[in-house]
Amino acid sequence: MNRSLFPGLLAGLLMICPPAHSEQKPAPVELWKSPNCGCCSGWMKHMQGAGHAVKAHDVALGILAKIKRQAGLKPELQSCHTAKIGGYVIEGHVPAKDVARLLLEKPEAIGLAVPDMPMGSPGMDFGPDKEPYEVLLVKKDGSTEVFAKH
Ligand SMILES: [Cu+2]
Repeated sequence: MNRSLFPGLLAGLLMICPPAHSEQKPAPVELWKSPNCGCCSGWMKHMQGAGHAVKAHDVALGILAKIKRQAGLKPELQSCHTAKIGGYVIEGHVPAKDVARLLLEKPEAIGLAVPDMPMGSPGMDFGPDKEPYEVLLVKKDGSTEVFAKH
C-alpha cells in the first residue's frame, strides 16, 4: 500500500466511525454462574453484544445458591445465573434493554429477575419456541411488580 495514503485513510475511517462518548458506555456486569451453564454464557454474550464488559465467575451450585440468598432473591424468583450491575442484582435471562431502563430510572429496588429460564429470552433463544415471560422488579422488602412483559 502507498504509505503516504494510509494516514489519510485512517483519518477518513475515524470520521465515519467516531468513538462513543465515555458517559454512554454501558456499566460493567459482574456475573456468577455454574461452569457448565450454556444459557448463562448465552446471556453473557447478549450483554456483551449490548456493549457491557462482563466479569464472569464460575462457581459451584452451593456458592451460587448462597449468592442468590444473600442478594435477597426468594427461591421462586431464582434462575440459573446471578449478576450485579450499577448496584442492582440481575437474576436470570433479563433483556439488556430492561437493564438499561433500570439503570436510567434508578428505582428503589434490589434489581430485576426473570425466574426460571423462559424459552426465547436472551440466552434461551436457541430454538423456535418462544414463551411469554415477565421481567420482575424485586423491591427491597422482597415483594415484586411487573417491570416488563415480553
Ligand atoms: Cu439459563
